Amino acid sequence: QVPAVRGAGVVDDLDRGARRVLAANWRQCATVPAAALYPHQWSWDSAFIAIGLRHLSPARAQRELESLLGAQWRDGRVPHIVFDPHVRADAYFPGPAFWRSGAVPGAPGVPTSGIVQPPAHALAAWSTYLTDPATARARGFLPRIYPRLVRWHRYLTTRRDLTGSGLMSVVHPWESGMDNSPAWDSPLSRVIPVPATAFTRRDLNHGVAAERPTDEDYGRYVRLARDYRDAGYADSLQVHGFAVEDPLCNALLAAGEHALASMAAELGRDPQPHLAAAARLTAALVSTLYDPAAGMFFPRDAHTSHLIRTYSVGGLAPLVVPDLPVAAELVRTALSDRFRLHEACPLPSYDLTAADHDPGRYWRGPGWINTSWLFWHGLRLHGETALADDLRRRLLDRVRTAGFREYLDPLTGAGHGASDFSWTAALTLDLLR
Ligand code: 9YW
Repeated sequence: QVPAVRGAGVVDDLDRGARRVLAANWRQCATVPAAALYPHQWSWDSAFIAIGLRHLSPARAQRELESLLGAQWRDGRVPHIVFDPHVRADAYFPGPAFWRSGAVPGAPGVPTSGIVQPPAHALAAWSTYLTDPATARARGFLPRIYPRLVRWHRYLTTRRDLTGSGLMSVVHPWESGMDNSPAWDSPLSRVIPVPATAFTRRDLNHGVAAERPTDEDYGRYVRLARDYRDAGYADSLQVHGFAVEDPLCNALLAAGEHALASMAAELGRDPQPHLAAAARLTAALVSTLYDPAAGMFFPRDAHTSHLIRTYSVGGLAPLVVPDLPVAAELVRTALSDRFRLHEACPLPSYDLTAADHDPGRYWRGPGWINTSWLFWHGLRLHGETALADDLRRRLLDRVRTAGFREYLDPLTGAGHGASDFSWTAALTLDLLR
């Protein structure tokens, strides 16, 4: 077997390649996920990008997060897209004319979307700070970012707690970061799609239709976003035709509260409220979304209160939560035939044994570097060093062969989607450290 990282030469090539991608995708104050397909700033992309950028330029990593949090709404929400006003209006759908953030009181001056994405930001901000505290202090990074992160989490834990369970709901598949995951098929089936003639997709100009969500998916995405917009972005089960308590988002919230506790302590404030919030979120995650018989976290449909028993990589994400009481069980599930942690790489986005597993279609099977990075981070957190090192080695091997692709076939390693994808490059840089 060929070792993944054979020598300095190979590491240097990967390192140089990743830096080149991040340089090419940098705009004024943020990094676009992919130059043609995603030409604006995306929320959780920026979190992962900062985690890599901090090794290149700590100041730039800080700016990446500051520019995103700079577009925060008055109610605390951090939009999933911050639009670059210099980019052609028809470069991406749905664009500013669809979301109409300018008409919402409390939205920022720059146009944004009105939905959110998984809250990986506190984790990213604390990692960024730790890489170079001196630069961060000189720039006033923590005093600037911490209060915004606190308001962001408060929005999610209050306005987005739609059931009173103590967990946040995502109210659009795009909010989960895993747009067309099979986990959303059942709650989405209740949503009546707007006809495909009512909108023009732009993603198909840059991606292969067979690898992207279908027109019917898009019709439902448009319906949900339009209803939310037309309700003035108010949050309630009456407004949201789709509402799901998602393990990935809630796990990132819990892990993020631990990061906020560290930031608070560094700023001379009381970390206790954040630790208490982390403990509450962790307890709610385990009691509401964990199925002991399956050894897995499942999303819960907020409208029906039923667990959605599909095995998606989001259900493994709670491994990022410090002190998770069921870490060993989750690792066992990752090693099972459904995810084959020992060989499949990146970690499949969806159950390898499911009849509808599709290794090439977006979040319905392919492996993604960001979710694999989260699992790797969780393995290290829970002392699974050998598994973590092995996953790291194989991830680097895959990227070396396929390039900085958006997603990969988890069994063959074939690259799919956009090339020169920012978070793949950024997280590669982090894995190389
Ligand atoms: C879309 C930017 C985003 C990611 C999401 C991914 C995709 C946007 O791209 O969503 O148009 O489908 O699903 O996780 O943040 O990279």
